[in-house]
Amino acid sequence: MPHVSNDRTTKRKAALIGVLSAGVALGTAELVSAATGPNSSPVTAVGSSAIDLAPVWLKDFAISTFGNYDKPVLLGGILVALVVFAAVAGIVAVRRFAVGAVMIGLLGAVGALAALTRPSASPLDALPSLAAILAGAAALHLLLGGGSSADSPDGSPSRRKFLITGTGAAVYAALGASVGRILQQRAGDVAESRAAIKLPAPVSPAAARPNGHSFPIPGLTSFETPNRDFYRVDTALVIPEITAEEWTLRIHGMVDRPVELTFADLMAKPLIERDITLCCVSNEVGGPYASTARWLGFPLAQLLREAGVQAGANQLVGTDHAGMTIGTPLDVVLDGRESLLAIGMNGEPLLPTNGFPVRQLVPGLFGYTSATKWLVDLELTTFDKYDAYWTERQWDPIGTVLTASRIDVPKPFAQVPAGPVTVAGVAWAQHRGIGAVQFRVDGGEWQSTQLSTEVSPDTWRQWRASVQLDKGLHRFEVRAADGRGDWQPEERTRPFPRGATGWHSVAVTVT
Ligand SMILES: Nc1nc2c(c(=O)[nH]1)N[C@H]1C(S)=C(S)[C@@H](COP(=O)(O)O)O[C@H]1N2
Ligand SMILES: [Mo]
Repeated sequence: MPHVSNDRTTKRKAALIGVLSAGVALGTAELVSAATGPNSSPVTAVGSSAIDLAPVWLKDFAISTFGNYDKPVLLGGILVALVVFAAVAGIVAVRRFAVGAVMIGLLGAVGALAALTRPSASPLDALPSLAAILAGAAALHLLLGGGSSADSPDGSPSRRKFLITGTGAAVYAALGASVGRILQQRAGDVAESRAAIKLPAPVSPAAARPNGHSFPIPGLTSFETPNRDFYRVDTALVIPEITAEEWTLRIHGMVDRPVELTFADLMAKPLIERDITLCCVSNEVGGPYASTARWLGFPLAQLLREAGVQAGANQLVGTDHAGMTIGTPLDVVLDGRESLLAIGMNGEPLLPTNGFPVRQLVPGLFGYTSATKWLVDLELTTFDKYDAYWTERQWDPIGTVLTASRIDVPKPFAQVPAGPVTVAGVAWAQHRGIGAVQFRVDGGEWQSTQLSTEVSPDTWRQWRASVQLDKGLHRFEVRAADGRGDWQPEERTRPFPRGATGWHSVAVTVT
C-alpha cells in the first residue's frame, strides 16, 4: 500500500478513535448524571449555559427560525462541535498521547464548569464531567492500543483488536447515553403525580363566554387554545420535574409573616377560574407566541396581602425549581387585576411544559416578567436590590404587553378565488382590552372590521371582514386599538427590549 494512503487511513482511524473516546466519556457522564441529576449532565449544562450566555440577537434568531425546535437544534450543534473537536483530539493523540488526552480533559473541564455554575448547582454536579474525563482518557489509551506490543510500527493498533475495542466503545457510548438519559428523567413520577390530581371546583367560576365570542371561520385561531397547542417559551433544556407531593412555595423577603405552602394547602383554598391570554415578548409581528386558556388558581394579590407586604417592596421575584428567576413589578400585581398562582389550565392540571405543578400569571404583562413556571419561591424585594434573569440581560423590567393584531386568514401567499374574500385574525392588549381593529388593502383607506364579543379585557378578541378584490396580487395590513383608543404604531421594531411593534401584513393572490 502506498505510504500516502496508509497515512490517510491512519488519520481517519485516529479521528474515529477520538470520537469514540468522547462517546465513552459522554456515555459515562450521562450514566453518572442519573445519580447526580439531569442538570449535572455536561451536555445539558453546556447547552443551558449557552442559552444563558447567548446574545439577544442570537436568541431572537433561534426562536424565530427554529421555533419550538430551538432546543434540539442547540443540542445538535453542541454534539457536532464535540465530534469535530474529538476527531482532532484523536489525530493529535496518535502522535502525542498526552496532548490528545489533555484535549479530552478540556472538554470535561468545560462540562464541569458549566454544571457548577448553573443556578441550582451543588459541588456534586461536577462528578459526571470528572468521571467523563477519566473514562475518555482511558478509552483513548485503550483504543490507541496502549500497552500492547502487537501494535503496528506506525503506532496504530492491529485491525482485529481495534475492531473489537472500537465496537465495544461505540456500544458502551450508545448504551450509557441512552440508559443514563432514561434514568435521569423522573417524567414517570411527574406524570403519575399529575394524573392523581383531582382539581377542585372553583368558588368563583369563569364567566360564561358570551355568544359571538368566537367566529366559525376555518383557519382562524380558536378563542381557547387546546392545551396541546399552547405555545411554549422558556430557557429550560430539561423540563424541571417536581411532583405535586414534593412541591412547596416559600413566600418571604419584605413580608411581615413569611409563608410556606404545600400543594394540598393551595388546593384547599377557595380557587377562582379566569380566561387569560398569555403572550411572549419575543413574538415577532404576526408570530405564534400567544395563547389563551381557562386558568384555575388562587389570587396572588390576596396571598401576598395575607403574608403582609412591607412598605418599600416593589419587586416580586419568582424562582423556579431549577433556580431560574423572573422579576414582576409588585404594583401591577396589587392593582386589582386578577393575578393567579395557577394549578389548572382548561380543566386539567398544568402540563409539565407549562409549569406543572404551579405557575404564576399576571394578565397584562408579558410572560418573561410575570408567568414563572415550576414556581417554588416568591421573594418580595426591590428592583434596586435584585436583577432577575431577563433584567440582567437588559430586557425591560416591567414588561407591559403591547397591543398586537394578526391576520390568520388568508394565509400568506394563499391563492384565493375572486369574489368576496374573508379576512380574519386575532388581536390582544391584555388588561386594556381591544377597542377596535382595522384593515386595509394595498395601502388604501383603513376599513373597520367586526370584533368578536369581548370575553374579558384580559383575553384576545377575534376580528373579521370581507372584501371584494380584483384578480392579482394584494397586500392586507391590520392594526388594533386598545381599550384606551391607542392604535398600534406603524414603526417596525424588533422584540428586544420591550416587544415588537408594527403592523402585520399578508400578501395573497386573487385568481
Ligand atoms: N421558570 C420559567 N418560567 C417561565 C419562563 C422560563 O424560561 N422559565 N419563560 C417565561 C416566558 S418568556 C414566557 S413567554 C412564558 C411562556 O409560558 P408558556 O411556555 O406556558 O407558554 O413563561 C414564562 N415563564
Ligand atoms: Mo417570553
